[in-house]
Formats: sequence, C-alpha cells, structure tokens
Amino acid sequence: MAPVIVNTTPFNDQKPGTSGLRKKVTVYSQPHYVANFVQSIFDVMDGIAGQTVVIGGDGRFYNAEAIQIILRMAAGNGIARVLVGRGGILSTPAASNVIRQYEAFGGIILSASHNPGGPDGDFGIKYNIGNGGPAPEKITDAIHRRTGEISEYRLIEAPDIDLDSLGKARIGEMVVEIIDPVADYAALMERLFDFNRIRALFRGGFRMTFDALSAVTGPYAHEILEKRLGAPAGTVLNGTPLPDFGGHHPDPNPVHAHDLVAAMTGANPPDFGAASDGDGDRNMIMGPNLFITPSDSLAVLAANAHLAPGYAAGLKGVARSMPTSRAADRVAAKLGIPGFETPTGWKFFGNLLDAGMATLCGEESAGTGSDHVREKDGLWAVLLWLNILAVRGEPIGAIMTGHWREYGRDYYTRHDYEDVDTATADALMADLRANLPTLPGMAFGGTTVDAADDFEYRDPVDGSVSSRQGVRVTFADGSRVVYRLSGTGTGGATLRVYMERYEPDQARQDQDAQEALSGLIAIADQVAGIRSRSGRDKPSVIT
Ligand code: G16
Repeated sequence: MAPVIVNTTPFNDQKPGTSGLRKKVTVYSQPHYVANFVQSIFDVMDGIAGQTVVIGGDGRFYNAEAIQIILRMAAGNGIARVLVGRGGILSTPAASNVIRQYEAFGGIILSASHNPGGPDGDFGIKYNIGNGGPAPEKITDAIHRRTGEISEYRLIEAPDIDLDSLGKARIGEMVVEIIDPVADYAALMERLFDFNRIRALFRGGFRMTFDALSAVTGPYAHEILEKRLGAPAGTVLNGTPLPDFGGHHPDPNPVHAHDLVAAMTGANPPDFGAASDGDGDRNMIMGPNLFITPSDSLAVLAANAHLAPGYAAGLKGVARSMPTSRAADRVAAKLGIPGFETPTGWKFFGNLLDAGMATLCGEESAGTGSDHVREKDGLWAVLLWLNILAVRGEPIGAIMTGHWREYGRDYYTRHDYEDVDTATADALMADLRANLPTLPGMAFGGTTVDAADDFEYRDPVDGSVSSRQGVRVTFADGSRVVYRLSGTGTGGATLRVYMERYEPDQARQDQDAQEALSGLIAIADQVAGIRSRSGRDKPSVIT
C-alpha cells in the first residue's frame, strides 16, 4: 500500500527540552503538530525503516489520539513492526525495558512526566534509542533542525487500531503488536530483588502506602506490590490511570503528593510510604513522619544495594546530576568506586551505563535508577528500598539516621520559582553568569565565595561537551548554591535554586533542613537578587 504524502510547513517551537518535546495539549492538538515532529524523528533516525519500534505513554489526555497518528505514520515510513502497550500504556522505565528486551530500534514515549494532564494540561513526545534510553543531545538537536525544514510527512490511511486488545493487527505491511505493559517489567523486577524476603516482610505486618497519583504506575504497583509481594489490598492509592490524573499534579513531592503525605504523618502512620509520577520514572520516599530527599535516598541505596540479589556483586560506579547533593559521592569514596557528576537530564547517564562505568544513577528531581534499563525508574527505587528494609530489619528512620552518623549529613533543599516571566529569568541568569569572575572572594552572611562557575560536562565516554548547565557557587565552608532554569516547563520560566551544606557533627544532624539551611537560603537570594527581580517573596515549591 503506497503512503500518502501530506504537505506541511514547519512549526518554530519544536525544540526538545531536558526530556523530549513538552507542550500544552492545545499546542499538540493543532493539525500537523504531532505529525511534523514524528516525521522529523523518522527522517533523522537513519535505518529505522524495516525495524521494530516501541510506542507507549502514560495514558494522559491525548495519548490514544497521538498513538493512532504515530501508528499510521510509522506504517507510512516503512517500519516493519510496532510494539504498543495495551491501552497505549507503558511507563517510561517499562518502555525502556521493552526496547532492550525485544532489541527494538528505538521507541516513542508519550508523556509530559510530572507535568499536569487533561485538556488544558501538558503533553509530550520523546524518542528513545536502541539502548532504551533518551536520545542524546546530538540526536535531539538534529530532530530540532529537521523540524525547521520539514515540508511533508508520510502515512498509510487506515482505521484506528484497537489498542485495548492484546494481539496482532496490521496497517499496510506493518505489524502492530499490542503487548501487556506490565508483564515483562514485573519479571525484570523479580530477577533483581528478593521477592521472598519482601513477601516475608509484608507477612510480618509491615505496612506501606504507595500513591500512584492516578497516573501510569497504578497497574504496575497493583501487580507487583499487592499481587506478587502480598501487600494488603489498599496499599496502592489512586491506582487507576486517568487521562487528567484525577486532577492530581502527578509530581511526587511533599507539595503535590498530599494523599501520601497525609497517610505518612500524624499518629501511627505506615512503616514506609512512596509515590511515583505521571510516567512512572520518578519516586518519592517517606518514612513515618519523615521525608527522605532524593539525594539522601540515592546515597542510602548506593550504600546498601549489595543487599539485593541484582546488585550483590557490588557497584561499578555511582553517578549523580550536578545539582544533586554530594551525599552519594561520600558513599562512592568509601566503597572505592568512581562517582560521576553529569548535567541534569537522564540522557547524560546513558553512556556511563552502556560503558559499564556506573551501576546506580540519581537526581535530586526524584529520579533514581540503575543499569537494568536506561531510564530512571520509580517502582524499582521503591523495591530496592523494600529489599533493603526486609534484609536490615530496621525502621527506615533508623537507617537514615545511621547513614548520617556514618557519612555525615548533606542538608539539602531545592526552591522552585515557577512561572516567572521568561525575560526576567533569562536576565537573572545572564547577570549571574556575567558576575562569575568577580564572585570569588566576595563575602556574604559571614562566609566568602570560594569558587563560581557555569557547569560544563565532558562526557568521559564519547568526549562530547555540554556547556552552560547551571551556575555553581561554592563557599569557604563547603556549602553550595546552584542556579539553573528548568528545561521541562511549558509556561514562563522556572528558576530552580539548589542549596546544600555538609554537617559532619553528629549532634547537629537532626535539624529541619529549611532551618539548617536558612543562612544559605538568604545568601542565595542575595547573590542572585531573586526576590527583588522576580517580585516573589517565596518559592512556589520547596523540596
Ligand atoms: C526530567 C529529566 C530529568 C530531570 C528533570 C528535571 O525528568 O528526565 O533528568 O532531572 O526532568 O529537569 P528540569 O530541572 O530541567 O525541569 P522527568 O521526570 O520530567 O522526565
């Protein structure tokens, strides 16, 4: 069947950000918008014709419509076989696993991750390469260039495919295979973790709450936690994926995961609490009346990963994004393994994982993962925690405190100023950059600036250089402030300010993080003039 050629003209806003192209649904639903971007992917990915491609998303509003468009276009571009998660559902880590397991050429993941969904919410498209991970910058840059030149796209005209029934169908020559989105992923988790020990933990009365935020992890959590591990029914909250996430903001942080926070605070909370985000790649970890920062979580997981069968041989290295606290570096140093510092964006971990240089990776933005896939993985992090809790037999609070006593505590917080006027945010960052040479030696609130730079990363595997990845200001006492603009928002600019201070003194490790960092928070404002320039008297979100 010959493809239909559709004439089109470029959109000038199809530049992928930190993780794919994220836009409002109202932007994506314009005629040709999805098609232009997807054709640009197909045009850039030489050799994709005749291959297998994976397609799935987080079930948000417009997921199914976009999949039908992409299927027709895949057929029009000569792709031989497409694997689609039933109902159009595949969590991001599950999609990464399917790409790897079936040796697909790549995958198209439909998600705007932690951004809100619904008709007025956000949508996103991301291309992952054959290692299962997000396309590196040289590919996303090429896709962006192509979106500026595109004049036509190709499709096979065909009725919609029934996405809800397992099995095979065809569009022209192309085979569409609807697969179970959970089965392969659950089997992978069983190989990595000691399910018998975790089952015994639950049998012993261990109580847990998992908030799926009405997003994609619901079916995965029901199957793995309640069915395979025997956690009581009701352990999973908000476990049915809904196109608008039931009005939830699917970002697992102390502000948006209210049901989890409510369950984990007060008298007699469960022993362990967790949440994941829209597409299942982020995690939030709580103990009774205790929020564990993603940076601390990465450090504890690195120190204890050997307790899980999949990591019993030890770790090759630990990698963290630059704004993530340095707690994981201390663990790597003690284990005698390398610690890597990469720019924000999971794509930067791919080469280290492929080269066998790192086993565990993590980001302050609630992302943790390992070399089992090439995406961060929310449920994986929850299961590794459960495995550690089952083996150590101690409460999570004791494990966290014990970790600080052994390694020292990196007090850490991130302050987000959302929806700031873009010109104001750009000017703030430009001025910070311009001031970098004069900052060292300057005194602020009783300390002085030791070093200031704009983070540049040279990939140790392929030598590629990524510049302007965030302004770092380090002080004489070792504390640090990082400023950068988010690359995942869709409205105005989001200024992220990351602050951390190391506390080796055991007697001073049990303060509230905001209190412990209050001096540094004031300095961060002074250095950049955030409040006076943005007109905001406080951040929108504190994590
Ligand atoms: C994405 C990326 C992460 C990044 C996060 C925040 O996560 O995959 O690597 O840390 O965005 O990025 P930014 O600070 O630029 O907003 P997700 O979960 O949204 O895919």
